[in-house]
Order: sequence, then structure tokens, then C-alpha cells
Amino acid sequence: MRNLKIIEVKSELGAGTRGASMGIDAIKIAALDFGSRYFKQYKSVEVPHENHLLLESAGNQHAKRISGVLTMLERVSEEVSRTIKSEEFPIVLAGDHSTAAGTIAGIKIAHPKLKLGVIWIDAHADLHTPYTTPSGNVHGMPIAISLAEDNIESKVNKPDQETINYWYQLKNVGGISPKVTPKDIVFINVRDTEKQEDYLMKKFGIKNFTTTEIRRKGVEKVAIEALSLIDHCDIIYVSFDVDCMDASISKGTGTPVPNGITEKEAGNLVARLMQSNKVCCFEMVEINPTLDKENLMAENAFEILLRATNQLIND
Ligand SMILES: [Mn+2]
Repeated sequence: MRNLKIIEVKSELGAGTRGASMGIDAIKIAALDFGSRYFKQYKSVEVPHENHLLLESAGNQHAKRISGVLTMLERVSEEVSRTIKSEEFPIVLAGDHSTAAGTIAGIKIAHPKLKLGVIWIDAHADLHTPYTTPSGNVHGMPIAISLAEDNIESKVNKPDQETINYWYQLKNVGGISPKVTPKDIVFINVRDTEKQEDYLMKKFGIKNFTTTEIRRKGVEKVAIEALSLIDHCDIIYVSFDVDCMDASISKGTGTPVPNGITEKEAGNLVARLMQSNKVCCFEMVEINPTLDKENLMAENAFEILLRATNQLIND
């Protein structure tokens, strides 16, 4: 049985569509509507956000609001490392996915000598950099940040010096860089990528379990295979972007993509992954209730969160 601690990060600086910072409260509303005492049962802490910056110009067109994102990654990394050091299991509920780079930094700060594996369940590879991003939204960059990868070979943008300086700082949060190597990453359900990301995935041979492969093998087998691909790692972080789920299930996320998994498959997948004793942190992101109908995405997300939690506390 593990001591869980919920880390709330109501930030959306890295997203291109407004509203993801409200995702955590939407999950809490879903819990209340289900009559659950979840948010009373577990200890929680809120990381202060910088969403006032949304009122300012985004600046840095190839990495929007990058200075605010840096502040958030530093705060998240401190909270995650503090949580792990006090032998608690962090469940990070965050607005946009850029946070994950801070979570990974926090895990590495707490366990600098351990090899960290990452299971990334997402419609997107989040492998962009200021040199390759078409949107400038940093939520498309957390894997590249953690790999300390610039992808200069695929360069299409010319970021200014200020952006380059902040980008360097993002890659070095926690003073450890890179934090993971490509061999330590497994993608599940990634299906909406740009060619610059495809280039890296191919160059590094990063495994991605496609929807077709998930349907053919079933989630149980996919979970086992994903875990065994990073069996050489000492600890594992599981990152769950709700846009892994099919766009038809709910509109409540900033960048919905068709041909994803169902909420049931997602719940089974996450529950199976949590059976591994190596899993040291779980994160759920990108719930956007302002795009949703009747809070459906948050309700689905809460059920998946419950599946993960029940597995963790029953160990
Ligand atoms: Mn993502």
C-alpha cells in the first residue's frame, strides 16, 4: 500500500486553447457528482500557478509564455521531488502537458542515480522544440525537454536568443540533463505527429503502440509489453494525456484526435500499468471543461484516476 499525495497544477500556460487550468476542478466536480470522497481521502497540495500571464502577450512565438512555463516546471519539480523524498507517491493532476517536464525533473531530483523510464499515453508525441514547433505551444515539447533534444536536423524556425536561453533553462531544470534517453521512453496511442517528430521517433526507434496494435493485442498485453520494453529502468513514470482517448468520447480537451482508445481501454491500461512496483508517479493532464458537454471528459478522467488509485493502494 502506498501513501498517495495529489499534486494539483492548475496551469495552462503551455496550451494553445484556453481552459485546461479548470480541468482539476472539473475532476473534483465529477468526484462530487459520483458521491466520492476521493478529494477528502487523500492528501493534496496545490502548486501556485502563473495564469495571470495569460493576460499578457504570449511573446516568444516559437515557445509561447516560456518564462512562465519555466517557473511552473521549477515549482512542479520541487513539489514532486519533495513528495517522493517523503516517501509519498505523487499523483499529478495538471492543466497542460508541459508540466510533465517538471514532474520528470522532480523524479530525477529525488532519484538522481536511478534510471527513469517513461510511459507516455497520448495522441501526440510532444517531441517538438522551439526549432520545429508549428504552434509555439510548449505543451508539445515536454519529451524533447526531458531528452534535452533540439532536433536541429529538422529545424524550420529561427527562435530568438531569449527563447534559446529559456529553452536551455527548461532542459536543465533540476540541474540534470538529459533526464531520460530515447531507449527509456515508450509511447502508447500516439497518432497525430508532425514530420519533425516522426524524424526523431524513427531516428531513436521509439516504440509506439498504435490503436490498431492495441486492438489486436488487447490492453493487458500492451501494458505488459510496454513495461518490459523499459525493464532496464529502475523506476517508471506514467503520463496520461486525456487526448489519447477517441475524439468521439468527449470534446473536453484542447486537441482531440480521432481513432483513439476508449475510456474503458484507457482505464484497463492504466490499472494494469500501476501493477508494476517500479511505477513511482502518475500524471493526468489536458482536461478542458470549457470545451466539454456535461463534464463528460472529467467524469471519464475521474474513473480512470480511480482505477489507477485503487491499483496503487491495493498493492
Ligand atoms: Mn500531450
